[in-house]
This record gives sequence, C-alpha cells and structure tokens, in this order.
Amino acid sequence: MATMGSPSHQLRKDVGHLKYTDLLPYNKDGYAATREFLLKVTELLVEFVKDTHDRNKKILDFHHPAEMLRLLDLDVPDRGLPLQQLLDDCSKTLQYQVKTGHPRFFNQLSCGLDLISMTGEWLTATANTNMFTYEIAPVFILMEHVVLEKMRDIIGFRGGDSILAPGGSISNLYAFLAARHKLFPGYKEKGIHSIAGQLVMFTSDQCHYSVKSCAAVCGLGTDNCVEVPSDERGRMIPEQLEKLILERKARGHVPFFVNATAGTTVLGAFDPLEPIADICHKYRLWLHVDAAWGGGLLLSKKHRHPRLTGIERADSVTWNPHKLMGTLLQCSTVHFKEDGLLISCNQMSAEYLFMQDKLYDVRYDTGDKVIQCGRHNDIFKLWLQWRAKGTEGFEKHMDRLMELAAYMTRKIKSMPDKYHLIVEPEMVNVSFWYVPSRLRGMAHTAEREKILGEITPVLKGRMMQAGTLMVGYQPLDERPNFFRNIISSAAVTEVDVDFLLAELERLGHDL
Ligand code: HLD
Repeated sequence: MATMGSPSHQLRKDVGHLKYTDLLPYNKDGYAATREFLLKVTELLVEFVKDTHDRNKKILDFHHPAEMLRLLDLDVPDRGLPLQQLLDDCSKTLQYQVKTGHPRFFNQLSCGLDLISMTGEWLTATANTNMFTYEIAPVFILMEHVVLEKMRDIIGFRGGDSILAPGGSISNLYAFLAARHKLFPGYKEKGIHSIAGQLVMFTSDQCHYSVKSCAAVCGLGTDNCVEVPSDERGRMIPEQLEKLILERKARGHVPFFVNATAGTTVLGAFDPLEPIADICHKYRLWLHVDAAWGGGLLLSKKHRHPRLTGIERADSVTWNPHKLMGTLLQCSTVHFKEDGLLISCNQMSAEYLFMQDKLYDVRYDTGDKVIQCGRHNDIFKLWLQWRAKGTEGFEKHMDRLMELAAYMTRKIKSMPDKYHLIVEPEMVNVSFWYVPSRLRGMAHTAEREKILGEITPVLKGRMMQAGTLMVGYQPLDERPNFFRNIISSAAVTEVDVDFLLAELERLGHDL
C-alpha cells in the first residue's frame, strides 16, 4: 500500500483545502473540484484493488480494538473537515481493512473481489435509488425480472416468483412466511389464533442458524424447530425426518415446513433432496431448500448432480450469488415455485407508494412483495457480472473452485502426519486439523483431538498477527475446534493452496 502523502493520496493544495460546500450541489460552479476529488478517490480504490491481488502484501494489519481506536481518528466532529482530510480518511480505512479479495483469504463463504461486479456496485452507489417502485428504478427493476427468471429456470421452476433479500437469513425467512401464508392464509389478518395447533418445522442439525431463528421470530418457539440428525458427512437422514414428523403428529402438532440444506455452512454437505421431497409430498409439507451456499453449483453440469438433484421439487429455494458466484456483497435471492404468494403474503398497499392508478403497469412495483420498505439495488452488480462471464463463465468458475478443493484435499491426504482431514468434502469446504510436530507420533484418539482443538485457535491467532493467511475455525458437534478452509475466490490458485499448508507449518509446528 502506498504511504500517506503519495501522489495518489494527495489533492492539489488549492483543492485539498476546500470543503464539501465547494463541491456540487452546494457550489453550482464546483464541477471541476468535484471531478478532481472523485477521481482521486477512485485512484485510491484502484490502488486497493492492486494491493489486494499482490501476494507480497499482507491480508490484514491486525490490531486489538483499543489499539485500533488509537490508530484511527473516528471522531465525528462539530465542524466539517477539508477534502484532503476526507481523502486521508478513505486511505486509512482501506489500510486497516481486511483484504477479502486477497488470494490467501480463505475465511468466509464470500471471498474474492470480482472486478466487474465491483464496477456494478460503483454504478449502483452512484445511481443511488430505492428498489421499491418502477417509477424510480425502471432499468434495475426490469433487470431483476430477467435475472431472477433465469435463475428460476436454472433451478427448474417454470414461472414462479423471486425476490432479492438482504442476506440468506432473511431469504429463508421469506420462504417461511410464504409457506405459512400458503397453508394458513388467515394468519395475515387474524394472527396466531387462526391456526389451531402448534406449528412445527424441521431442519437438519447442520443447518444455518437462521432457520431456527425463523421459529423464534415467527411465534413457533425454537423448541418447535426440530433438529433432524445428520450422517457422518453432515447430510440429513431422511428416515429420521419421517420419524420425527410422525412423533410430532402423534402429539397433535402441525408439521408444515421442512428446510433442506444444499451446502451446509461448516462441512459443505448436501441433504438428499429426492427422499426429503418424497416425505414432504407424503405429509403435504412445504419444502424449502437453503442453497445459499451450494446454489452456485446449479451452474455446473459436472457438479450439479447428484448434489442438487431434485431441487426443482422444492416449493422455495434460497440462493446467494455473493457466495460461490463471487458477486459482491450482498446479493441474496429467494425463489418460489408458485407465483403470487409473495405479494399476497406481504402486501400492505401503502397508498403513498403503491398507488394503483399510475402511468405504468403497477405489477412492476415490486416493493409491496416484501416486508421491508426500502430495498437496496443488489441486481446491477450481478447482471453486469453475468453479461461479462456468460453462464459458461460461471460454470468454469464453479468447476475451477471444485478442482482446487480437490487439489487441497489430495495435498492434505498426502501429508497425514501434518494434516488430518475430517471428512471427504462434497464442496469447497475443506475441514482439517493441523498437527504440530509434538503430536505427530501420537495415535488419533479423543485425547489428541482435544489437544488439536486447543491448538487450533492459537494457530489462528498467530495467523492473524502475521497477517499472511486467513482460514476460519470452529467446533462442530463433538469435534473440538478444527479449520474450515473455503475456496470461493477466483484469485486462488494451486500456489496459494501450497502456501496455505506451508504457512500453517511455519506458524504452528512448535505448538
Ligand atoms: O452465514 C454465513 C454467511 C457467510 C457469507 O455470506 O460469507 C456464514 C459464513 O459466511 C461463513 O463464512 O461461515
């Protein structure tokens, strides 16, 4: 990163001293200064893009919060600051920000910095519109229609409806609300007492926590979000699902919703959709597939089956382009087989926004389909990215990520003394323990796992201090802390996987 005071961080003095009031719109003659300021900011951003891809640069410069507060001037002052100070603020912000697009950032399901999508986000910020009416977002609303229809088509839904939501958790909530509305349409007006009996939902013990949150938020209580056991690779066991449905029915409860996960958060496991869909059909339950993580594999002929086979039998599907597809944060979609449910479930007909006697076809005012009012424009960055890559570009990306995950798995297996693979990956999550020198001769017992679980966060701490690598860790069920490595970035190559394994050894061999 260039240091403060480098040319790309320095406005000409006469501009640097100016205040926001010297720019548009406060100063009607301020275009020249406005232009100079914006171009300098853009230069800074482009420099950050360069640094992000530089393997000689660190991913982060870690400081504890108290120290970070000393390093940064976060005060929001009474008197506004000049433009040069604002530019310095931007520079410092990026200096201490984690570079999530760095080729050695393996920490989250959303990694990478897709530059076309980023360009889209820049345009989105500049267009600065709200997505509730066609009136103020005509192009973007039509883009939503086209892209979401394409995604439904890829899922295998003919017709149907979709919406972009702020994150996968809220997407899952939309599915829950639509399911309840479909089965109990009186709930919207009459409330909880219109449903005779205790509603119950089912999901695997590996699901994303947002599914349980639906039960807490929507009046079921988390005790009525039943956790279905999963097998040794993290996949829901359908026989257990049926058993638990029957148990709840025998208690007079009302099972109504099953969530199947396509790509679990930690292990990347795929619940078997066909047998789960059979059970939902048999007991007339709504089937939601949370493919927030695994949805991207729908774009790969090679990897779609058998993982996502049967997804077209679902009633609703969550799919987050900001994960595997690399669209910039955030971009989350939820899709419904049946058209009309979203509007019927969520419509409040606010008269100041959704007038029915407008100039145009008001079905394009999608804002009344959602429980939010304001909605961010998350479509342009996906649309532009899709234009650049084409569907085949996404397919190549998926196949490449899977290839790299397989490469990493092979490497780990080839060094069993140093790395202990936890499960054979179904996706790009590679779960393993790093084994330091002193534990290499020891049999792999519960005692050794306990020690490995203690070592893992210490090694993660060293990683953060070194700033050279970021890999996540967590415990899972009876397994103590282990590393979960995610390969979800177009920046990653075999060289980076080799680096990752060598860096763990460098930082952790003496633990
Ligand atoms: O819920 C999660 C969402 C994301 C993400 O959008 O990157 C969990 C994680 O990432 C994660 O990395 O565990």
